[in-house]
Amino acid sequence: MLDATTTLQDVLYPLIEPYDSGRLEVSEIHTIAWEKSGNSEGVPVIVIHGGPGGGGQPSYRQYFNPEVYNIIQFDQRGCGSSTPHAELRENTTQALVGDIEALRTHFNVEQWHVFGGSWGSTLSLVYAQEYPERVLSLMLRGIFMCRKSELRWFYQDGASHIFPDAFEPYREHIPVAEQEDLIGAYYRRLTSDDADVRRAAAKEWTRWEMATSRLFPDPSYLEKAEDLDFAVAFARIECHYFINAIFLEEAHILNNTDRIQSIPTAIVQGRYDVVCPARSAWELHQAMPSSRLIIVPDAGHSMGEVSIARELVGITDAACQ
Ligand code: STX
Repeated sequence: MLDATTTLQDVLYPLIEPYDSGRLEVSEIHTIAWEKSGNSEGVPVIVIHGGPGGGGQPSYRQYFNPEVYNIIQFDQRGCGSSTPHAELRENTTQALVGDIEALRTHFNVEQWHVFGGSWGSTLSLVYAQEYPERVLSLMLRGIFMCRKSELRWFYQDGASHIFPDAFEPYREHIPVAEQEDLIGAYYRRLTSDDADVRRAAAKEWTRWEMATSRLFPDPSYLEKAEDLDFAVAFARIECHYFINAIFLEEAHILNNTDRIQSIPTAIVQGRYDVVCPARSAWELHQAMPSSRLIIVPDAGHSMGEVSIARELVGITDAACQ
């Protein structure tokens, strides 16, 4: 039973250590870091983190029964423990999809469950549409399809109406003359030759996203923006993908749902998600009539919110029974 005193740790599995970890060279430039946890003989699941540029976290494996799942985590190009840090060259959606396939063959996995939230849902969907025969199920949260309307909503004019206080420092970091296009203005700073300019922009960009991720903002979440190694990779990689429209045509995901109609798909979506508003989850669900959509009535965007976490554990438990 979920009541006001239920904590995140009450609904998640205990934190475990990986039983194996390593690195995979995926291009002349990039090497990605991976970790495996849980049951080495279990049902494989690949965990796809957000951002892009957010990196994985140990807590992400707590969403899976460790006796049942072989949990595979990795840091996407340029972030987390992958190297080179914050690198934008050879960093595209197509390259990340290729890396996921490279990990699958590296681990001799025939088929796996694919779990991802936010940008992790975007990449999970694009991967599944490219390699549908490899995907046992899609377990998605906080649907983000990175269309112009979604970017405009969060980074320019939309979420600003709900969090005007948090939006002000994000907007005011940019001179008025450039405020018409905040993503473009941040991109110029995040790719500046001056490391101080890059870091200052990364901090404000990251603070905005961290401040708006939960229905009840958590001050400790904001501290992520103070970790400048995290913030620089997160902000630079996000902005690079958004400036390039994630290297896909507008509405690529909705235009290709025919390729994944037969994959069991569960979608967990916070009603008050202002980073990735519920309309995208609704549109995806409508385009995939056999998908299961769970709208969580008392949550925002973050997988760290108790009611979102409870539903996510519910779908991972259900998928392995
Ligand atoms: N970006 C949303 C996203 O994928 C538009 C995201 N937001 N915060 C995160 O991811 C982390 C929790 C990974 C930092």
